Amino acid sequence: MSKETKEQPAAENPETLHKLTVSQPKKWAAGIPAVAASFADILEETGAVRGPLALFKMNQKGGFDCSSCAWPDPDDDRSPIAEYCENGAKALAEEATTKKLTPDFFAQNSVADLSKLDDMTIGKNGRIAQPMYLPKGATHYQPISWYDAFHKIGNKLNSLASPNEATFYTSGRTSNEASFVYQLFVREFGTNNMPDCSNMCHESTSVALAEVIGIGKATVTLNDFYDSEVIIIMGQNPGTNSPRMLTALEKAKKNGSKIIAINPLHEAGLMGFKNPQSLTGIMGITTQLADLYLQVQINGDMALLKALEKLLYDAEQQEPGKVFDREFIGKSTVGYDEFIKGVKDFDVEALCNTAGVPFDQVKQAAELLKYKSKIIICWAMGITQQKNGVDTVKEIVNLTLLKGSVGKAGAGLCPVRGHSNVQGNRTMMIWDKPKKKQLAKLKEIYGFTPPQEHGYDVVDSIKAMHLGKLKVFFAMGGNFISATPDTTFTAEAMRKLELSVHVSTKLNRSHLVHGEEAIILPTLARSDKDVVNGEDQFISCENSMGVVQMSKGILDPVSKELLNETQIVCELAKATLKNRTVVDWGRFANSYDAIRDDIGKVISGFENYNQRVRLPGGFYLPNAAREGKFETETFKDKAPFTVTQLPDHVMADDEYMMTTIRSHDQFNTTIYGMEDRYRGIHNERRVIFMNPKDIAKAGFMQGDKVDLFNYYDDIERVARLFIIVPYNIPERNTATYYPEGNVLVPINSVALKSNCPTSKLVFIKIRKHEGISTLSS
Ligand SMILES: Nc1nc2c(c(=O)[nH]1)N[C@H]1C(S)=C(S)[C@@H](COP(=O)(O)OP(=O)(O)OC[C@H]3O[C@@H](n4cnc5c(=O)[nH]c(N)nc54)[C@H](O)[C@@H]3O)O[C@H]1N2
Ligand SMILES: Nc1nc2c(c(=O)[nH]1)N[C@H]1C(S)=C(S)[C@@H](COP(=O)(O)OP(=O)(O)OC[C@H]3O[C@@H](n4cnc5c(=O)[nH]c(N)nc54)[C@H](O)[C@@H]3O)O[C@H]1N2
Ligand SMILES: [Mo]
Repeated sequence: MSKETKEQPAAENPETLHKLTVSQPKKWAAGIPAVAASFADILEETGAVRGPLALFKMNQKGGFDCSSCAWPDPDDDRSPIAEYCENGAKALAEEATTKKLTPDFFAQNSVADLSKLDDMTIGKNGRIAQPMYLPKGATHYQPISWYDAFHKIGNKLNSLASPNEATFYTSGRTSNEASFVYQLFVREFGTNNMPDCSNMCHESTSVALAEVIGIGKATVTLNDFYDSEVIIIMGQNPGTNSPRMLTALEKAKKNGSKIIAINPLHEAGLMGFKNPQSLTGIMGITTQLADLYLQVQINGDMALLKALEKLLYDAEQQEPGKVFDREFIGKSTVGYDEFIKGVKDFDVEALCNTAGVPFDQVKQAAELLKYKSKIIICWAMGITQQKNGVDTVKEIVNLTLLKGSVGKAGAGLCPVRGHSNVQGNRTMMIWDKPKKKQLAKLKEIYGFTPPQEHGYDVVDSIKAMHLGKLKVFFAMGGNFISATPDTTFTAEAMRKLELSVHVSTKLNRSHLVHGEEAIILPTLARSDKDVVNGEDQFISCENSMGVVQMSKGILDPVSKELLNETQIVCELAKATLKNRTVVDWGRFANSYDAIRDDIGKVISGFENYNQRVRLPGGFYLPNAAREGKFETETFKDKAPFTVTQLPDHVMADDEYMMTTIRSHDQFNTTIYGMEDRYRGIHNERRVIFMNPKDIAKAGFMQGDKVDLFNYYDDIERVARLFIIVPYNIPERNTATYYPEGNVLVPINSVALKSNCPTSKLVFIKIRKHEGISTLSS
């Protein structure tokens, strides 16, 4: 086929519908259906021995770390049978599958044809089993040797006018060891272009917390949950995305803690829990979770926090010293007076109105908090993926500072991370904005001069690709085209590349929307046995609470041709840097211990890494904020109060706010199935959740097929063929699933200061679908 007539592979899921059925949303999460669902998946993908064997080792000391989320394991008593959840089991089924993609598969299916499948079907084809190459102008991937693949990539990198014409993405599963050598290679090559999934995830958290408490990480441990008096959970859906958190919440409740949920949707996993690991749960007894459920408007969180602060301030005026922690404020914070000047003038009624929460409910929340100081605030994407995400995180900190709730037992800040090692990646210097001190350390230990200027993050990489400033895109995991915003724009950007390379476990859409040439390098997954020089190896990861622990895969890899990520980096480094390198890559390729020795020298907190990582349960990284010391750059060991502004949304009469959410049957862009059991959505993903009043007002009906539009920057973005589902969601608020909704997220709509796409608030218009819809299966 000539280049001109070659079909362009599709960047989005096909506009076809399944047979949607809708049932009552659930009021509790987990229990027997969850266990049943996870076993069904595991058996189907892996067979009767392989899957259950692996489940048994998941999250056990000496076993492997579940790749599904970053929620920590208990320090002491781990359940001997099941320290995993339904979604961890599904993640395992997905990667431990025995299906694999042979060269025949690629010979029979063109890239364009594969791109016509939906994400779920693409992924379910199986594990990638050998390196694959798509030559310029070709329609099909073909096998390539590892040697040729490394040299092709190395030669292309060396042909660039500047190292800054390449960008090196990381998704959040890569181990500490692989991350460390990866960033070392990229910096010796000469660029800080290291975008990562964090840029679309908790970047707003990292930016805000680093500025105000001196470290961009959580200040709590799991034990703090058990000691807490109140836990606030904002913009997070733990029942689906960190289900093992429910066990901690259940234990906290038993110890008397109260839970306040803040979310536009009534998520099952915030309302109740039947613990599948306990007898009462198996018998079907539900623990009620949220004591108070504040159904905030999308992005109404800032107004709600301010209303709470004002109510608490008024209470403090009535009973001085009883509500605020004056001693803590005096000793550990700055800027209280100026901050309070603003709070005094807040109009609570107006704030409640903006937040969309009735005054009496906000008042109840304030009452719950009034005399308590052991308060934990948890948050995730509902807070960070907003234009004012950085400020909202700072407002969360303001509230905890007033109450003296940071740096003491039973209290603190708890951003709940997503990918299982996303926090470790950043600790290992996967970052487009490395600190001078970190770079100086690399120079001191290795002797080369790392690039000093900041590199491109995710959004800036996409824009630079679109402008033709980037020629090579290299991805250590992930699914860039489906995870990023503004799908049409991003696809145009990726198609302008000269070379796109993916180190991957499974096939995904990013292999299909490619540069002039494309390469896929297959790698081991977390559960795979990693044998180097005849010895079983282990890697290590850092969880959401700063615990570093080992992870050792146990399953035989599906193909003998897989290399681990570290070996891939080391071989690529040798093929690219050749004689000009000053690093002994062979030493790293053959020994994780050697890498850990070097990490111990370069990164603080990792002294005696090799010894401590072998301790059962691993070790905690130092975290001064957890001890109540705030090592902020500007404020001399104190945490500042921050004066923030309310967001100001002006919507046209026919506009709605849209948030994008995960279903219960996916891990990011990996779609396990079409069920969103807790929300009562079955066999469909192309749905839009709407308030029944809005449906009526706009003249729509339940089940109507609609197209969704966004007009940011005067560009029309369209997502076609979605089915209206009436749902308990505030008026003028809507929700669609990620990644189907991503085409509507404008590339220029980002969080201030963190550049995180605003995936949780996009303004849309909704119109009846024009044309005929196709129905599949
Ligand atoms: N099974 C499974 N586990 C996962 C993942 C997965 O896809 N599947 N992904 C992993 C990753 S990378 C991450 S980052 C985490 C994500 O974990 P979450 O952040 O829990 O994931 P989301 O589905 O994006 O949903 C965020 C929640 O925010 C709510 N929300 C939306 N807008 C707003 C708002 O304006 N204000 C408030 N208060 N709430 C809002 C939504 O209703 C939803 O309940 O999970 C990780 N774990
Ligand atoms: N609209 C919208 N967009 C979003 C979000 C949202 O809430 N709404 N959430 C954002 C967030 S929080 C995140 S973190 C990003 C996620 O963005 P990514 O991290 O880029 O996406 P994933 O879907 O997690 O990546 C899945 C792919 O990773 C590969 N993979 C899996 N395991 C391994 C491994 O061990 N090694 C290697 N090398 N590859 C592996 C597989 O090939 C799989 O297809 O998406 C962001 N995009
Ligand atoms: Mo994430």
